Amino acid sequence: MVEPRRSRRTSRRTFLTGLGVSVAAVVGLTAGQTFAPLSGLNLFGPRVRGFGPQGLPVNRTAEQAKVTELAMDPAWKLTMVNGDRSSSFSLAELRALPQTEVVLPIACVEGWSTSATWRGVRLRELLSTVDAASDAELVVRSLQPKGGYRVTSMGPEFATDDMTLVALELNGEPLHIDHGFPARMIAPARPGVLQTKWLSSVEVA
Ligand SMILES: Nc1nc2c(c(=O)[nH]1)N[C@H]1C(S)=C(S)[C@@H](COP(=O)(O)O)O[C@H]1N2
Ligand SMILES: [Mo]
Repeated sequence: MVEPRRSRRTSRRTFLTGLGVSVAAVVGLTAGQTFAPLSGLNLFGPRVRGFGPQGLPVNRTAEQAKVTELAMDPAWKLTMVNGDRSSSFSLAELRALPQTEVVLPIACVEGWSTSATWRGVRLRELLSTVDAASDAELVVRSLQPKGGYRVTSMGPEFATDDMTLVALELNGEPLHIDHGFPARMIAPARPGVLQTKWLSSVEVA
């Protein structure tokens, strides 16, 4: 009876050692994605399927977009605008609204598409707080101070879709900052480039 127990302990220790090595390897790869000086060594890249926080690749991190401070600001609000009507929602206020869960991919032109579970507030519900018309064209703005993709337009075919969300969660967790914390747009059949991260406002054009 002593023998089997000892061998079980040995195999458990071997397993844990193996785990330690693979965790270190993952940290090494992630570091290459995060710190600019190492980026030349990053052979795997953030766009390989399954890499990136929360199981989803990242096309541009919060640091690269220079939004970290703005995105982490506890005073952050999402502002909805329709002419002279506007309404603002803190993260707590958005979380207190009815939440919807959808499974939708991010499809990037750079050659990857990964499906994920998103949870958040229907865009149409937020638009109704400023009486936006159902045929309204929208301007979606990010906190991102400069660079591409920070302002996009969105037609009513997306805005009125029940699956179009101001997403607060990804795969069961609050959005990682690199995926757009505190809130991002996610809509069906929309190119990845238009799935705006780090939302700041949604305005009727
Ligand atoms: N504000 C902002 N939103 C953005 C981007 C960006 O650079 N800035 N990149 C877009 C592109 S090209 C893609 S493919 C997706 C990637 O989302 P992910 O990094 O969460 O996977 O975000 C989109 N939203
Ligand atoms: Mo993309």
